[in-house]
Amino acid sequence: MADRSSVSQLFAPPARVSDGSFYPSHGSYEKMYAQSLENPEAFWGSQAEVQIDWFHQFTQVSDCDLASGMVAWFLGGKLNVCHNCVDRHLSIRGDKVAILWEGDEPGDVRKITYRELHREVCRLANVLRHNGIRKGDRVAIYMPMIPEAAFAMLACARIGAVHSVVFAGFSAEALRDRIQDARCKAVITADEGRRGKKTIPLKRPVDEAVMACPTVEHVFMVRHTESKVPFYEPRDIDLGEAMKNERPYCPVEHMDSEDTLFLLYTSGSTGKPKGISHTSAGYLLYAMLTHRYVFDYREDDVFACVADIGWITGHSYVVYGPLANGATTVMFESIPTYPDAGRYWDMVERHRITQFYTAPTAIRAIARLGDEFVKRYDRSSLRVLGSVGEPINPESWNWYYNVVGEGRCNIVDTWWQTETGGIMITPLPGATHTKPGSATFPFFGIVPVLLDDQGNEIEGNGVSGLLAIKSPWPSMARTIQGDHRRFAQTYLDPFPGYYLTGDGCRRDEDGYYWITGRVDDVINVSGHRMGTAEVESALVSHPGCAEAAVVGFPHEIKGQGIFAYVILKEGFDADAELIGELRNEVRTHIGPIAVPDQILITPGLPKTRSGKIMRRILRKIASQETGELGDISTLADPSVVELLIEKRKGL
Ligand code: 6R9
Repeated sequence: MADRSSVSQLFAPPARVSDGSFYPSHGSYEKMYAQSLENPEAFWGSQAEVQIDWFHQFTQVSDCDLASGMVAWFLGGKLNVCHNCVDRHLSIRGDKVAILWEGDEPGDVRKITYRELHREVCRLANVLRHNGIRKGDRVAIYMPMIPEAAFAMLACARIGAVHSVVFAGFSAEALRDRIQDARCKAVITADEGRRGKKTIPLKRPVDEAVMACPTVEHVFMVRHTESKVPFYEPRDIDLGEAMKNERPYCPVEHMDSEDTLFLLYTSGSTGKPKGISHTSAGYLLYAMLTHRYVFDYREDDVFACVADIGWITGHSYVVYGPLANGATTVMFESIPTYPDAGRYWDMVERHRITQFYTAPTAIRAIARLGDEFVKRYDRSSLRVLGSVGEPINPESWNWYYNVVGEGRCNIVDTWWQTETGGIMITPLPGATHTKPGSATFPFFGIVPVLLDDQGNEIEGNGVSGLLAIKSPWPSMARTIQGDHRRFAQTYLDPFPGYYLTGDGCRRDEDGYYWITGRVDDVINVSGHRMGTAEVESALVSHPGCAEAAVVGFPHEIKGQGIFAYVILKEGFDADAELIGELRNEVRTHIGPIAVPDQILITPGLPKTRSGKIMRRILRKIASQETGELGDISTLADPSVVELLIEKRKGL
């Protein structure tokens, strides 16, 4: 990748932000960062004491050894995450809006105060308890972006059940696999979701999935669109009706710091998604602190993260971080282009939103539709604009900064992962001079390093390598559901003593970090992680598909698109119908987000003599960068490359 840093501008924190923020200079960030590294035990220990409401104080700050896969924080402590996000606010901000929900139609708004949130969560928790859900049980949540989704997550946390939120865009099959893997005892869902006037079936795919999930005893369903859907009693329970019968108080379970709070499935470089496991105290503390510092959160703010709760961003910055800080958090059901490309800024004006957090893919999608959709609305309430999910290209950064933020707002380009639990590399409003496209510097307590292929640290500035994290932090994933060995093999064993991120990175001459993208077989489609192996195995389940190879290629809106090379079996023709069937195969196995943008039917693939597909070459052909294919002499049949280049031109 070209070195964008050398041509980039440096932006000082806008005065409006630097005036009142917590760390008004880069010097104070550096001082606090240095303290956090000098004595991590003291730093994290004192933060945990102050920020978390403990039922029983922890006795040891941490017990970690990355090399052996041992990570534990705040040992001996007892707490409840739901109590920290809800109950503890009642006496001081009971009437403050906790969740500000904006539905699919502009202005369809629900405001839920902390007191109301407490009651709803308690009722829902009681429904779960009275239907046999206990501490440690797993509960799948397959919901649209409605307040009940947050109630469900918090209710699980309240009674010590482990939630596994599955993005409502995943297919019945993908849901089934995740329910089976976690052995969920119940599913919480809705009749349907709504996005941009389209309805998204939810109960039907749940029914289909649960047929093959003997562990599921109940399906709790919220009536959202009120459309008629199949309902099988006594398995199915109308959640709204059941909640009416429950008292609005439910005691909280005292959880150990290291009890699992949730599982969240994400794609890796093999076919099977990984159930990333996060625990209670460390995750909560880190989500809280990052929400506060990275977004310069203040008591009267209206914080809007428009990510779906099916992703980690929704967990940490729609639900847990903001609520633990007693914030008003916006929950958005619709899409950025409905009814038109001004929807975000319309919301900003109506709700006086102060922080706005979205993904580059959404920024690109609306920026191309014109500035007038932005300028129509009053954005003077905004202070901080956040970006997450993929590298933000400098053009989009500048548009976000100049057009949306009118040069008044800090842009925070936040790098992190499902596995890290919270933001790891990011500017701090008021403190950090930013460069468009760089996530800048590490958060407190985080030690990023660049490694070469042998695992040696690459020192100094103006260097590139594999991004790894050198010391443990409170919200790092603890394991992969049911497969601790895979956890160790993926993240910790490759270079003992480091957590390996899977991203490539450059540290420029000034020490700024620039994430350059995945170095493994994971594609980042619209900020969503997709394993190439998952898409390949969906394609080969079509009876006509003999072999498939999937790679990413640059895509104007999505960041990366999905490009599939397919070899057909004898007797199948490469016509439009078959291409449609192949796409459909992916839609049913995984979901619409994984459907390839391009499918190229080919009689062969470039392979080494030992039979390994040369993905490097396939990526170049898909990206039409065939001027620099590199060495192809090791290929079993180099002529296939010419053929693919020709076919690619014809697509
Ligand atoms: C939070 C989230 C993680 C992967 C990560 C990286 C990419 C996320 C980024 C970014 C460049 C940023 N990524 N934020 N790349 N700049 N600011 O997205 O988690 O879904 O697990 O994806 O996303 O490649 O490794 P997750």
